[in-house]
Amino acid sequence: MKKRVIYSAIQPSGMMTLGNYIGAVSNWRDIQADGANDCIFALADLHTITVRQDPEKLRRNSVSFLALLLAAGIDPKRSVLYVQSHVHEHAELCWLLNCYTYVGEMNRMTQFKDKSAKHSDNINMGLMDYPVLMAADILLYKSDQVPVGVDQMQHIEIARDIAERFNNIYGETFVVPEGRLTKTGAKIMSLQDPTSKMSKSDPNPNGVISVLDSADDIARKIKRSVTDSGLEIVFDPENKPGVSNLLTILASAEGKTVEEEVKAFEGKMYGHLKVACAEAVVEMLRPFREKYDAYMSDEAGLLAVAADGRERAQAIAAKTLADVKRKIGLLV
Ligand code: ATP
Ligand code: LTN
Repeated sequence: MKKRVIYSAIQPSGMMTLGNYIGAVSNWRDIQADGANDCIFALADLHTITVRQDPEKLRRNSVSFLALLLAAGIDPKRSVLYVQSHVHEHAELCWLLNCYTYVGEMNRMTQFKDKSAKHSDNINMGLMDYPVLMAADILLYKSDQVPVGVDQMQHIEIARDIAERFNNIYGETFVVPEGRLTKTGAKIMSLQDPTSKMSKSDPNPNGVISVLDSADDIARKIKRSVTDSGLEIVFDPENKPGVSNLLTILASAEGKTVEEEVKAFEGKMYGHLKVACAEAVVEMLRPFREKYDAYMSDEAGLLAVAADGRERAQAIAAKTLADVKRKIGLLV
């Protein structure tokens, strides 16, 4: 039986947050454990440069994110793990797909609008083209499913539209991918502003937990997190965004449902929830630091993992690209 192709990527920028881990990376690891899947994971460094980066920092962050993914349990023997910019087929397919994507579609993308507002001094073409490069990433590998957080679902919709459009013109070429969300925690919110996403580029460090934070830092940030008026612990993201976020984090960390957590906290106070949440997150992230340090002490080993991933990824990507070029009528 043909295995399902699972594809996803993360940008090597800033730090890996609790949101990245719960919403995406821990899900990748669980999907990898299921033998029925062929998993491919990338560092989306070409996406990262849509916002200006310091070259030395970007290089260090790329190495660091390889170590973070390994520490999170991504196993290069079971999954392909590679760096997007190592496989030139991504940029090339992106160009081809650009010719099947409308400017109007890109103008409507909420992430583009948000990032344009945030980086108004640098609204570059790459920022606008970001979703097309992401479509190229996904479509090159004939991916069936793309595990991401909720914030990326609009980009997956566009990848589906582009795939369908191309298939309609040239015949069956691309697999039309599906987004795949984790059951709990597809959108973890900032601890300081629970109406906005916990984001690696958040300027307020107290709103964000890094997977490498110390136990003390994690406990402090959760204890100081913004909660809501009232006393009752209920799941109501609209009216009680702070408490609902803590319930979501706790449920994800303990592998339970939000309903189970709500039941367990009946009649208890916000303080109890914060203590339990802090303990559960510390427990979940405990092994991270040690494993990360071990991988980071062997940079050559990390680069060897990326080199092996590059070869395996490119073997697949090159075939798809040649097929696309042929269909379009380019000489191959
Ligand atoms: P930024 O906010 O700076 O653009 P980011 O924190 O969203 O960055 P990405 O590299 O863009 O990080 O995202 C990697 C993966 O993590 C994506 O699948 C994204 O949907 C997921 N993700 C990011 N933040 C969260 C969050 N707060 N909750 C759940 N999933 C998240
Ligand atoms: N844009 C994504 C990262 C990303 C991605 C992808 C995710 C780049 N290419 C392909 C899934 C599939 C983000 O998380 N910001």
